[in-house]
Amino acid sequence: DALPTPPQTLVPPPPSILSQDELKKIAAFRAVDFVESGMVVGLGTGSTARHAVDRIGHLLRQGKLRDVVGIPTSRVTHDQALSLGIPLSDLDSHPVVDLAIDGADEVDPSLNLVKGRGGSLLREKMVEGACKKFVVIVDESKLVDYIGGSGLAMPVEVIKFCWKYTAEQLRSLFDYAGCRAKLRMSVGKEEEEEPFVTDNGNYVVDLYFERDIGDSWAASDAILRLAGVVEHGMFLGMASTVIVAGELGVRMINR
Ligand code: ABF
Repeated sequence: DALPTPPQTLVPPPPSILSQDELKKIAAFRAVDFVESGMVVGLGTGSTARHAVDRIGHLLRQGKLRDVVGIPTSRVTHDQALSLGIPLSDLDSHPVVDLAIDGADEVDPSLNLVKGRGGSLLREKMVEGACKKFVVIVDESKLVDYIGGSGLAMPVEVIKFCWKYTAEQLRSLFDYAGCRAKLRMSVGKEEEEEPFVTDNGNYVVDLYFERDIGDSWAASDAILRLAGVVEHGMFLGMASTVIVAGELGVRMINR
């Protein structure tokens, strides 16, 4: 008997079932499983962290969580949490944070992060630096081989005073990696582009690299030595756990 003819056309992969936002939500909900009653919790910023804050608010309303105090990492998150009835505080009153949950723009294989494309990097770094456990929530698109590897911005918060000078100093630090430095802009009330101003009244210079910057710890030190720099978006050695949601399920990577 003749063998059946193999199909001539390849079967296309099934269409993606979950949207990127649904993946973000899955990662966020999984992270909220770490929240226990009585905890002081750092509340992140961005579209992924937003789902976690919603979930915490929901569990508090349902009485499944009690006495949680939130430490917001931006004005936007502050307003969201307030509208959900989450009791809020700050690092002055609660200098030790039990757990923080936040998104990221890039995660490298050592769990070093780039954050701050949402513009809240300084407060995020303060709150997440004060926490005992930092849970990062991302969809698979955020995984990179090295810091800066997505080709997207690595943000640096700078003071407004002579920002062009600081931007040029930043660019020349990473000349070897084909760096470009660009002041972040946003659309203002008059529909005109104007510099983006952080919650702390500073500007953001976005760095773009053509090549790997190499040792990110050395890069971090070099950036922080510039007087006009307030903080940068590399979060090195800070993540305890990264929850990655992808088409094939949720992975939890521990440091
Ligand atoms: C914040 O939100 C940031 O540090 C990061 O820039 C961003 C991630 O955004 P999203 O979750 O919307 O992708 O956590």
